[in-house]
Amino acid sequence: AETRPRVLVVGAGLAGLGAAQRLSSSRAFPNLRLLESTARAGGRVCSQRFGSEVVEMGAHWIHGPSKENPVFQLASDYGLLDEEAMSEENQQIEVGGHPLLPAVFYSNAGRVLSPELVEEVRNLFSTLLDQTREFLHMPQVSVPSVGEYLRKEIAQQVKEWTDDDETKWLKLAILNTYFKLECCVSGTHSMDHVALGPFGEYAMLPGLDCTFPGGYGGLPDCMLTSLPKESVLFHKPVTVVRWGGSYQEESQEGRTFPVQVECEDGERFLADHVIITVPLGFLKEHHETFIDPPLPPRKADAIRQLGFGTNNKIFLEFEQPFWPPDCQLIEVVWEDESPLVEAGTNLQASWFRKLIVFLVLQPPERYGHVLCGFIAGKESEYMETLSDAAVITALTDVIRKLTGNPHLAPPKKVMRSQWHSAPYTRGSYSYVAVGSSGDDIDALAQPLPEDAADPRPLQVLFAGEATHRTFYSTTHGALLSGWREADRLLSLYDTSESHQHKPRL
Ligand code: 6YU
Repeated sequence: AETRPRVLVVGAGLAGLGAAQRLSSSRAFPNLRLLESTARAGGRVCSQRFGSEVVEMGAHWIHGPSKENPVFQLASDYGLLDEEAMSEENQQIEVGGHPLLPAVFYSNAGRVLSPELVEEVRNLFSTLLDQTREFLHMPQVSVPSVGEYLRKEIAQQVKEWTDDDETKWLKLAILNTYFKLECCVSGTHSMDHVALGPFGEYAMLPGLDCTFPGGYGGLPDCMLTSLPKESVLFHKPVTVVRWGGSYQEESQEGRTFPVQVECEDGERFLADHVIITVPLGFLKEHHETFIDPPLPPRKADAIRQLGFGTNNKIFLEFEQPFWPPDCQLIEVVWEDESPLVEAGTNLQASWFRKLIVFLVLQPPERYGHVLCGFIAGKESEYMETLSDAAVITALTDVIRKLTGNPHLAPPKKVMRSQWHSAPYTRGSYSYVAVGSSGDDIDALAQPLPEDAADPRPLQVLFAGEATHRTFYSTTHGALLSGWREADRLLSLYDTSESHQHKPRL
C-alpha cells in the first residue's frame, strides 16, 4: 500500500501553485491534490478580456522586478516579459514603490493644476511618507497610525507656509489626493487604519515596476501546466479543514490520516498535511467554522487584528481621449477637501470622490483610449453594489467637471473588479492595521499543531500573501510563502532534493 505522505493544497493562487509546483517536483510527494473553489487558477492574479485586449482585474505590476524577486525570475524563465523589463538597467532602478509617470492633475473646478505646485506638494508628501518608515525599531510611537502621523506633521508645516490662502487650500487639497492614493497602495479605507510602528517593515526590491505584455495570468497558467493534470480540482470550495483526527479511507484499512478536508459538495479528502492559502478576507469571515478544532487564540487574534481592505479597478473605454497624448496618469483633486478636515460619510452622494487616479493604458495603438481607475475603501465596496450604468453616470459627471466640458461623451464601455463581493477573497490584500504588527503575520504563518514535538507534525500549514512578513500584499510575497511551506514539508521528510531549491527568502 502507498505509504508516502498525502498533501492537500487549498487555493490555486500564486501561493498554492508555488507550493504545489515545488512539492510535485520532489519524488517524496506523489500524492498531491490542489483544491480550488473557482473555475480557474490565479486567484487575485486575474487577466480578463476587455474588448480586443487583455486587462488586469487584480495584480497589475511586478513590484521591484529584479534578481531577488521570484515572480520576476519565474516570469522571465517562462518568457512572459518584454526585453525592456528584463534589461539590467530596468532592474537597477530604485523608485521606492512609487513609479513616476507623466501625470496631469485635474481639479473638480475644471482646471489643470500647475505641475510646479503639484511637484512641490508631492515632494512634501513623499518626505513625510519616508519618515513614517523610520519608526520600525522605536519602542514607542507618538500616534498609532500612518494617517495621524502625516496629518500631525502637515498641521505643523501649514503654519509655516507663506503662500496666499487660495494656494494653501489648493496644496491641502492635493495632499488629500495623495492620502487617497496611499489608501489604494495599502488597500485600506483610511491611512488612519494603517499601523505606524510596523509600516517600515514592508520591503521594497529594486527594479522599475513592469507589467506582463500578454497578461499577468500567463504566469499562473504556466505554473498550472507544470502540475500533473489530475492533481488539480476546480469548483471545489473547501468548507471545513479537520485536523488532529484519526481518519481512515473506507477502501484502505490500516492507514490513518490526521487531516480531513470537506468540500461544499460533500466530498472529503484525507491527508497527512494540508497547506491553506485562502485569502485573509476569507479567513476573517469563516475561520471559526473553517478550521476544526478552532485555531488557537493567538492565531485567531492575528486574523482579526491584521487589516484586509478593498482596492478595485474600473476600466473605462472612450471614443476619444480627453487627456493630452503624452499623459499616462490622470489624478483628480477635489478643491474643497483637506486632510485636516473630516471627510463626509455619505457614500451614495460622494463615493466617486475616492477615485482619484486613472492610469492611461499604454500604448493607445493597442488598447484604444482606455483608463484604469483605482478606488479603495468603503467607497470602493459601495461601488461594487452599483450597476454599470450608475457607475458610468457618476464618472461621466466627474470627468465633465474635471474637463469643464458639460457635453463630454460618456465612456462607451465599463468593466470593474468587485473583490469585496468575491466570496473566496472578500477584499483585495492585507496590511498591518492599527493594533497589529509583523508578529501577527508570523503568528498567522505558524503551522498546527503548535507543539513541535507532536508525533504528527505539520498537519495544517498556512501560506498566502498575508503570511509574508515583509512582502505581504504582493504576488512575490504570495509565491515565496508557498515555497516556504513546501520547504517546511520537504525538510520534514528531509529528502536530499529539499536543499536544491535555494535561495530561500
Ligand atoms: C503585486 C500588483 N495589485 C491589485 C488588486 C488586487 C491585488 N496585488 P489568492 O487570492 O491569489 O489565491 C487564493 C486562492 O484560494 C484563490 O484562487 C481562491 O479562489 C481560493 N480559495 C479561497 N477560498 C477557498 C476555499 N474555501 N476552498 C478552495 N479554494 C479557495 N500584487 O505584486 N502587484 O500590482 C498588485 C493588486 C486589485 C486584488 C493586487 C498586487 C496583490 C496580489 O494579487 C496578491 O497578493 C496575490 O496574488 C495573492 O496570492 P495568494 O495566493 O496569496 O492568494 C509601505 C507599504 C505598503 C504595503 N503595500 C504596498 C504594496 C502595494 C500592493 N500593490 C497592489 C497593487 C496592485 C494594483
